[in-house]
Amino acid sequence: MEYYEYASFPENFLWGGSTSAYQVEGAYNEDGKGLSVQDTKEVNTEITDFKVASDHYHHYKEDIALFAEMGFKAYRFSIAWTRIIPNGTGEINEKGIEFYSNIIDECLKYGIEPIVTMYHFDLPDVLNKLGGWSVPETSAAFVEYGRILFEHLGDKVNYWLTINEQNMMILHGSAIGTANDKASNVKKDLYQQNHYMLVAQSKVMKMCHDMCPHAKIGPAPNISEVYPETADPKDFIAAQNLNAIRNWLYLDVAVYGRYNPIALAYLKDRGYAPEITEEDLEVFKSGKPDFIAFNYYNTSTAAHSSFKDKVVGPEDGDQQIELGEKGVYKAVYNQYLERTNFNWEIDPVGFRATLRSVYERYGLPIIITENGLGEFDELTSDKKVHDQYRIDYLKAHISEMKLAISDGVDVFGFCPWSAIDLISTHSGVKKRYGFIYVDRDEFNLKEMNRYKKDSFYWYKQVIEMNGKVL
Ligand code: BGP
Repeated sequence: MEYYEYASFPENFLWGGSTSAYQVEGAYNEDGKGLSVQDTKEVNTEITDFKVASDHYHHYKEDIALFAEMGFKAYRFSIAWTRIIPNGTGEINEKGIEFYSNIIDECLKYGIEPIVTMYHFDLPDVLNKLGGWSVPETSAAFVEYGRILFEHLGDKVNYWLTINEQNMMILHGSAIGTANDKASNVKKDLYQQNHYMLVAQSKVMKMCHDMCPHAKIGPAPNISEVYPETADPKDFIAAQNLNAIRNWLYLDVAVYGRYNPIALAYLKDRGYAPEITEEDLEVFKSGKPDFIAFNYYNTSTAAHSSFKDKVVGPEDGDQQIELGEKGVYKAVYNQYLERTNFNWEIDPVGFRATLRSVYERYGLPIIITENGLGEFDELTSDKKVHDQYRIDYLKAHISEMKLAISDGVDVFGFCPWSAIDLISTHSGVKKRYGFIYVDRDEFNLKEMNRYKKDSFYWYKQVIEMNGKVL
């Protein structure tokens, strides 16, 4: 839609940036931290593991000072469960509490709002060995972990995020390292994990409201609107299928307290449906989010699929789009979209579409907790990084977010990925996202000096002008 007059970003819009603990902190076994599944998972030997990362654990003051210089109004980071409770349950590690308390104080010193993710892919390894999310004990352990966070840090935090990209942990669990590949029926097991996470999430949201009435809390899935490949009505049904299974399944439980009917029909038919008790349904009703946070990188495109299909993904076998499923949808590349050097589709207009869909469907305020471009950056001999491609990417996405605001969508913050360079989940150091360059290579840690990229100066201006000039 075009308008005669366009809206501006609201006053107090939370411009910021994002990181996650295991990708940025390093110090994987320091000061009493226990191991998480990210510390113990096997990594491809051509890329670095997460043990040192960007060494934010030792550089956090310098890093947050740089965020403040950029003008950040918010910093979205995650807490490593294993720093707080090294074994997942039981003893609390005071040093871990102290570390996050310091991070929060450092943010508050500069007027930066801390936006805290409770769990970002790094399940305590001890809990994983005891069955991970496949057993209800982990769900209970997460609730107890939440209680400890609210008790020790709750007075200083106004925005909590429960679980990062729960939907990606279910749909791509093996790649992320959170699937139980030994289960007799891996997919059924994943949807049982999903259910336990949803129950834990609702309990934690209720607890947050009870213990920290000043705070707001919400989920943080990865959401992407799904397009039908053509106007063939069968492709439209395929797009609805993927929307239900990829996106709405997760948010419908959080917001409406019930499973999405299309997703549930699919789960039952395939024998993947979790056990859902009456008590669980009560829990879902009692703990609701105040807002929706979501990560957006791109949209998905789906075509009709029948049980007879042999291939349901792209012929080149590339897996940078959804995986496809016989009788549900075929995953296809969108011919209208360009791709990054890592083969991720780029779709700023789809960002507007996704914001509209989420807001129309749930009517809750939205904050974007990830969006950004992973690229091969080059540090020049005079210590500059000319990342105009990142500026172009973010400019296009912010422009579309502004249009979504004109469409009536209530967006209250934008925290792109990533505030500073960190280790990519799948591609090591070489795939960089930050506004700040961290000088290390895949295996040579160097001095870890920080350098401001061109995008740093550009984003600083965007924030200064509250998005009026991009
Ligand atoms: C999201 C995760 C982040 C981050 C990002 C980029 O799914 O929440 O942790 O990794 O994707 O992905 P990648 O690092 O694979 O490029």
